Amino acid sequence: MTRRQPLDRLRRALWMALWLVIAVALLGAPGARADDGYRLWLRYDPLEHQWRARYSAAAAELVAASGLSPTLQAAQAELLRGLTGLLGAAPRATDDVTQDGAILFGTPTSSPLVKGLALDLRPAGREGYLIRTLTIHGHRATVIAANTDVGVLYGAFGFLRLLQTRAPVDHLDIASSPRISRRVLDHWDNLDGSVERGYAGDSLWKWESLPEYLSPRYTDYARACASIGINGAVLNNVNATPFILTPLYLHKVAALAGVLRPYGVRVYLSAPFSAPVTLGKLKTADPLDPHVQAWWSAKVNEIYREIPDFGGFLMKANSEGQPGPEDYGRTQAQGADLLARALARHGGIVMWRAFVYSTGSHSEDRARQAYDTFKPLDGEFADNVLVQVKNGPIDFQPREPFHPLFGAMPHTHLMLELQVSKEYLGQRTSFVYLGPLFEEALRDDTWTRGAGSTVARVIDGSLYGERLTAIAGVANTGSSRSWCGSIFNQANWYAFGRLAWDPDLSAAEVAAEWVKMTFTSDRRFVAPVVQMMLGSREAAVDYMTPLGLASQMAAGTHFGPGPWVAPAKGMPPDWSSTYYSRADASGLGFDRTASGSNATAQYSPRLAAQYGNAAACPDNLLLWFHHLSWDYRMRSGRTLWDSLVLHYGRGVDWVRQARKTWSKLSPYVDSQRYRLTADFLAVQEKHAEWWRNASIAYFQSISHRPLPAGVPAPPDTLAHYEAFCIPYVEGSPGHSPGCPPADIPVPR
Ligand code: BDP
Repeated sequence: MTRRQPLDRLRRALWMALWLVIAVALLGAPGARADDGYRLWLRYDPLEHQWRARYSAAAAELVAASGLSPTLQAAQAELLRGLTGLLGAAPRATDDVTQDGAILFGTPTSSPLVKGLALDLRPAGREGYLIRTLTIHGHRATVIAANTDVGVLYGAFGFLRLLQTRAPVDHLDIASSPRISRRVLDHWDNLDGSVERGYAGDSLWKWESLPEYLSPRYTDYARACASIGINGAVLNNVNATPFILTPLYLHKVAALAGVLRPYGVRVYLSAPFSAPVTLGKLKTADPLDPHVQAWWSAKVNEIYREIPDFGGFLMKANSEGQPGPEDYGRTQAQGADLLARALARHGGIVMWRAFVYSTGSHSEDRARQAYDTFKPLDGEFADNVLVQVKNGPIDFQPREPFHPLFGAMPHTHLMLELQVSKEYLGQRTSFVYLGPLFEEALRDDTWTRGAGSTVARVIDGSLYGERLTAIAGVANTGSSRSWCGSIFNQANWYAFGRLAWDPDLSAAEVAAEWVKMTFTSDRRFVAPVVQMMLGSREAAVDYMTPLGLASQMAAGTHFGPGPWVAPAKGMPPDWSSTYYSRADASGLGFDRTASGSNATAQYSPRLAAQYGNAAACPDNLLLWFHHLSWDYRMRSGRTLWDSLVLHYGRGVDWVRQARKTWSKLSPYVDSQRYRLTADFLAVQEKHAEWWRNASIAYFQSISHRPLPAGVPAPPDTLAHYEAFCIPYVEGSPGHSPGCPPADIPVPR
């Protein structure tokens, strides 16, 4: 025995310990790793062994022509990155098909090989793609081909998605193209870095360091958008400031546009209607004034000099204090056409919002106003104008009927506006998957041209034969590392993009795709999580605004319950909750039938009859359209009051169950994403209980009915709930008006 032996043993032991640490880090349970969610659904972690083996045979080499455009370079980079990550090895880069398992991508213009295949690319359209398994030079190859470079990019992401979701790729024959041509995210980002109704940190855009500093996040944002087919971004808030149109900011916008361009994402801007006055120093912004027209025309020319593919303007006019054409006695169409004329020669468009309602002391039902303003203008909007209509007639509520304008303007391009950011659905923390809400909004049938006249067919142009089609989602992105403030909020961004591409996809398939890409394809995880996602929106409806109630949220912040919020002095009555619930001794709900505001008449006769008759009206819209006695007998045989109370409880129970389900899933998730979701579900449980208790306490003070047997009474008094409020909420300017800085109690 020499003296060196103990030293050797020690060295060997240290090496083994080191290897053990490395092995645990590499192979250990996912729960041991941390992940902040930054990579979204584009994670590209190594697939399970059997899938790697299977796919590697189909991804041996990546064939690229020379001289690729920036967009094709992006496609190539994504394929390389994705394949290397998923399969654990980079495919060989070649310029010809030399072996089985080649991946060839390009357009007939960019690639002689693709051209030589003489594929029928018509099904790909302008932005779509084909993915086909073919034999080239005697070798099996996967071809990703399109008419345009951006189509190839979408195809690259489509191919990677097949791998990420563990789909077979041996005999591919896919043709995919978007049904809606403009698929746009509306960022409600202010130039000071805050985000209106944003629950994921500050704005993504760092205006002060633009144009010199181009954060890598801008590229990752563009990749994420392209991966789901989003091809436009309105960079700034609809409540716009004129600064965005100054040379200083346009220069910054141009720099951002330069980053987004290779990914097919066009830039749009929100502009204030009064810009000719505030910025141009004119005396008026009257759309019929020739100086005003000249000002917009010059401004638009200036924008196109900076950003040659500028998409156009989004405009919020005569809404919530914003200036607009009505200030000058002109119509919404005259206002829109003013901008449309300036943009037309450059190919730009106007997205003119229908979210117009009077904020004066008016008596007209708020739900009727947009229809009454816009319907008479059908046919008067220029060809490059889209009227952007929110999914429901009020404002992104947990549930609303579809907006009646979708059935009422056959001679106008209508686009749908959805809110991805969950302003009224629990904001950052609540686990609420919006796929079912989007699906419902798209599939609602307007009946204007018989059965199947769905909102999707109105906005994709197939019902009225329109060429200019669009859909917008109010973005939920911010500077939070997870982009969306929570992991599950990412699913809403994903679902918006996927349904904008193909409105016929179901919320369930989109959820399953997302879960597999974002977490794992293990069925023991996918099945319960998809189920949770699909139930989550209805649960939120249950504990917040069941049976067609709407706008019962705390004033200002819209986070917690505020059913007692009554019209305040100097505030429009429809900024209160009691305006919508109409709760009184006689019952609950807003009478929108012929005996009330007659908003039902804005729907097709068939729907007007159905909605107008309480016995035929769907339960989930009952109190939207009817004021009913507390003792009204529901289809279930229960009274309205009992039903209402049970819905609140059902919502809370769902959250409790979701927490239990999630608690069993830690073996399949890394610790960081597991913990975040578990903690947020705990927040949501409190939130749901708060909603349930406060709502029951309030409505019981009016109904004076006992709670159904077995239902626990709210633990606190109504006065307590009224006093408890959260003064500040991320994304809401100032403090909640209903929240005096007296002693705020702690809820039980
Ligand atoms: C409401 C938001 C408000 C927006 C407005 C809009 O509370 O912050 O400015 O919609 O869409 O939902 O313009």
